[in-house]
Amino acid sequence: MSENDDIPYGDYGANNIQALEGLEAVRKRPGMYIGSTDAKGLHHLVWEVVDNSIDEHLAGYCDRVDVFVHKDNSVTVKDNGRGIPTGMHDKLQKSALEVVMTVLHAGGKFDKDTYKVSGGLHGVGVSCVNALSSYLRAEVHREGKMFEQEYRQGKPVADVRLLGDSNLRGTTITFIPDDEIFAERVYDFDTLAKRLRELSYLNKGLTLSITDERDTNEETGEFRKVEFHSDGGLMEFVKFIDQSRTSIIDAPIHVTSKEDNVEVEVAMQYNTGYQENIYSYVNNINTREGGTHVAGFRRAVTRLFKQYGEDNGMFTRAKVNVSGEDFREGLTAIVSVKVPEPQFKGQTKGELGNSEVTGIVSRSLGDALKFFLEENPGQAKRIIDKVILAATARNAAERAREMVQRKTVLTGGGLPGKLSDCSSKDPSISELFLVEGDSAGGTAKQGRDRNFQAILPLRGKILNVEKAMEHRIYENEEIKNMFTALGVSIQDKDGERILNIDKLRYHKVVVMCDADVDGSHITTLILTFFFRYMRPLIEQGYIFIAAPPLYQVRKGKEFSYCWNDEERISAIEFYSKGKEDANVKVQRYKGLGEMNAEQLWETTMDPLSRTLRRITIDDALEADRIFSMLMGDDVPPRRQFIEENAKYAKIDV
Ligand code: 0RA
Repeated sequence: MSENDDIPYGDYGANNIQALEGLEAVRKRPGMYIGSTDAKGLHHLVWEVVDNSIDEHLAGYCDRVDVFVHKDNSVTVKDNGRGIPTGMHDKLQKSALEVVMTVLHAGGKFDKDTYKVSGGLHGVGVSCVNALSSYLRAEVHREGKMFEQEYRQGKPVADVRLLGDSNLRGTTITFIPDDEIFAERVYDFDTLAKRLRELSYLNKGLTLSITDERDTNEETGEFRKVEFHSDGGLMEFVKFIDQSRTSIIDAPIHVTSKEDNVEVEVAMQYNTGYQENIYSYVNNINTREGGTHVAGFRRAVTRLFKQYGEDNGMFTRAKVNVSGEDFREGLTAIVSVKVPEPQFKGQTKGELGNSEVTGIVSRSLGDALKFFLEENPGQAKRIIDKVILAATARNAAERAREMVQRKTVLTGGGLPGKLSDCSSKDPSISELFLVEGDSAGGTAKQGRDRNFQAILPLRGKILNVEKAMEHRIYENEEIKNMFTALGVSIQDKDGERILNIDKLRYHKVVVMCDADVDGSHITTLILTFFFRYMRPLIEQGYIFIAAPPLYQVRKGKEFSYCWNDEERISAIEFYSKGKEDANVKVQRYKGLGEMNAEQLWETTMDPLSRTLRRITIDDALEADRIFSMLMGDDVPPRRQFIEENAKYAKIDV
């Protein structure tokens, strides 16, 4: 097949593709290739195909990726890239398309032009998606022609077929996840949309859309659809994350550079809050544990701002000793690097290891900050003033923290008086229920199994942690109680605050609040607190939310509990045997207080019958945004958020 002169194909040839491994291995051990076969793995199939489309964008050939979720949860990913090559592969005597789709690691394009991702789960190839799909169809528009091939469980149904002429370019892949592999086969719109939005910021100029054909708007008859596109890239990403915060600089500081084949892009801004939010990416993949690129970022921030404050005598005048973390209070930043051969380290392979990247990022950002400070003395002063405030507050917090810990020692073991502890001293079976209000606390205390369940009532609304400065957190009675009851402490390690959970007394911490608006507000507050100050507990899966029932449907002595309207309706139907029956009574539980101890035990606390929802941070970024939106000063985005989500009624934090 001859190459079309109009289109720059690079020097790719069908022969570059090498056969490495069969797809049987993928079906036998799917987890090795896509991480897991739960909802996460299911979504990974989409990311694998989208990653290939994005590689086309990175290579300069693609500016649109459209994702469709069909009614049956099959998915189509359509791009306008070069199209998978369709020429004959000499050695294998097959079309390159068939080789790409059926031979593991046959991308063939990863050798030079684009960024390869080793260590992570990305980049395993579209052939993995094919292997794990009961059906897949690839349609390629390339060199003026249109081709297709279909597969079942990764095996071609027939040879590649020429369908006719085409003046388009690109690849369209439709697949049905195999029910022999995936137990969970329902795609989550929010999960897909969130990642596509992120990808639009990370790949400026690329348009990504998602259309959900399962969700039709009743008024317009149209499918639910969102489209993402960013020309400003990370600059806009930072603004998006900080949309409910107030910036203290005019516009985010933004830098892009390239050195030794490593591309660097950083955007950052300071807000009036106190949190440090640094998000980092390597080749579009979130590096949760940071790594050498983040080290380079921190180094530049500390070095340049410290130099500036010292040169202008600002720290001496304020009589404070600043430390690295003071330069990051109220800082929101995104550090994105593109590295040809990334090495990933750490438990979850979420940390970049390439040591050369530290210097590259530090130099690049250093130059940009130097320029910013020289050009913008007014904004520079606002930043340094904030750093000084942070240093002052840190000292106050250190003193307050010492007080909390001293008090712990003084009260001898020092468990809070309000805690009704369990008898077990084995954390792995012990549970702590954080209960809203003293009265519900009393019921829970009566209802619990005291062998392994402890109760800590929390009075009123705990301190709004988004707004409070750190030292005030440690002065708050309810928060102090939580620290001492849990047995965790905060330690200083080289100026970094580390949560010590070695003496954690419970491996299940269950937030139990009323099932009303107030209750959910308090739940969010408590979760915000864990998110900000005890994040390791969430990361290790120790935090849960209790699910008290919403209704009891009763007829005479028989009754059942219902957790939603659907269950209530079918319970009413069941007891009334389909007829009108005045003896069937529905009780709506507005609060935990309306249940007696026995009811609370059997519905909400008994491990045999309760449901607990484990809180995960599958996306720290989204959680953080929701927290600050719900809790921040800025009312309009909060209202808008609540309104937007009312329909889907799912605030997953
Ligand atoms: C192999 C080689 C080339 C591109 C692709 C595969 C490719 C795969 C996918 C999957 C979804 N969309 C895709 N687009 C392209 C390089 C092609 C060339 O050099 O012409």
